[in-house]
Amino acid sequence: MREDDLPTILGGARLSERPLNIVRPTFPRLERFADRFQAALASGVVTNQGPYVREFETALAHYMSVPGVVACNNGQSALLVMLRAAGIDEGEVIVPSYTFSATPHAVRWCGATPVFADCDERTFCIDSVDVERRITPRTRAILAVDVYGIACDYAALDAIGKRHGLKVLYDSAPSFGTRVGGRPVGAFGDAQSFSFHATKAFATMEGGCVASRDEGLLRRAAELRNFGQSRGTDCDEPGINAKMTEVCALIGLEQLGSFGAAVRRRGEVAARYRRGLAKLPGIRLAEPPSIQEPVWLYFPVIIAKAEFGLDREEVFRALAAENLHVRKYFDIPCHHLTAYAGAKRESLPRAEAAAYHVVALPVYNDMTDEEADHFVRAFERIHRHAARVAQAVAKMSGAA
Ligand code: T4K
Repeated sequence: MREDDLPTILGGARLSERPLNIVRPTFPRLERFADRFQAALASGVVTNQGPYVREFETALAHYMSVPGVVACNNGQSALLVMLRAAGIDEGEVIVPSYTFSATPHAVRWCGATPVFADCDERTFCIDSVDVERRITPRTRAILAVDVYGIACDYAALDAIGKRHGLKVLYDSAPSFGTRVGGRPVGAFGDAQSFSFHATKAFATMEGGCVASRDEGLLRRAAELRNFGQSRGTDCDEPGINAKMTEVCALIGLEQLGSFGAAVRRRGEVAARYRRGLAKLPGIRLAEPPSIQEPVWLYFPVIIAKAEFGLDREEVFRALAAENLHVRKYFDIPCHHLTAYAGAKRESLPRAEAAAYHVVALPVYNDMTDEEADHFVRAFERIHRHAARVAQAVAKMSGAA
């Protein structure tokens, strides 16, 4: 056996000298926007829909082929603004359990009750059949999520919304840049909200937006973002401060220029992971429909211990020893969060299988082939030595 085949946890050399974290954000160099930033500082106008935010909104609307967007200070405020702009302030909203906690929290903050649905095994996104089963006379909306940047089944969900007279909203925090049927996401359903957080493929540090084809909804969202002020200081309804700053808009404008190349690179990395990992026993990968080109926020891998030889925790520890830092996104399905204790007795087997067995691999805008191959090689070698790796992890846990 070759020495370099031995996993680090068993004494082999590390695959990666420097740590490869779950996220490696890419930002434009300061020189590229320093003059405009300086102009904003000198003018004193740094927020409240300044000129750069307005320019950024126009560029985003063009990118997503929608009549307008409402830029916000983060993805969560964009989600809240979208829900309220769609009239959600009571009743039930059907959401996936397999998502970041931000999704059901936003529903709760709007005064409605999240009702959790199971996910689809191939895409990890909400299962439209289960959604329809959960509709009651109290249901107001479906709030689906584009998990990992894979778009949910917009056609099926839009059809359900029409059949039952429900709003169909998309928490597309992870999926800015994904294309469905050749169209960039943004114009689907009644509205979509996005996150431009530092961890996202398209990052403005903090940031987000609401996109929609419905100009009335967008007008209402713009007011809600600014405390609800509609005519001068009068307010039709209570809003929040969800305004984006000028510096975030400037970064966003720069990011748009290089984003096409970033999305392509992410697709290549995902394809490389798939080629390398699909052949390993006990490994299940996401299968987005062929009409999609996902932005691949992360690359999810579901591990079945019986065939792979190691469980998620053992894989996580063995990869960390190689300097490869994966994440257990989302390691508690939302219906098991303490905040939603009432929903715990629900059985959502596919969401639970995903949440308790997934590791998310990093996908960077500038990831090299070599970096992606480190993850593939690590999976190969820990699988080959699975029994001893499991013993080593058990020993470490005992010692801790
Ligand atoms: N809806 C959905 C479906 C979402 O997933 C999210 C957010 C939202 C709504 C709300 O959008 P935002 O309001 O956040 O815009 C992260 C992100 O904070 C969050 O944006 C994201 N989803 C969630 C899934 O993940 P954490 O708690 O995992 O972040 P943290 O601090 O552990 O960082 C992750 C990695 O990123 C670390 O390795 C460090 C690195 N990192 C982090 C930051 C903050 C950087 O390299 N630079 C940074 O500035 O939540």
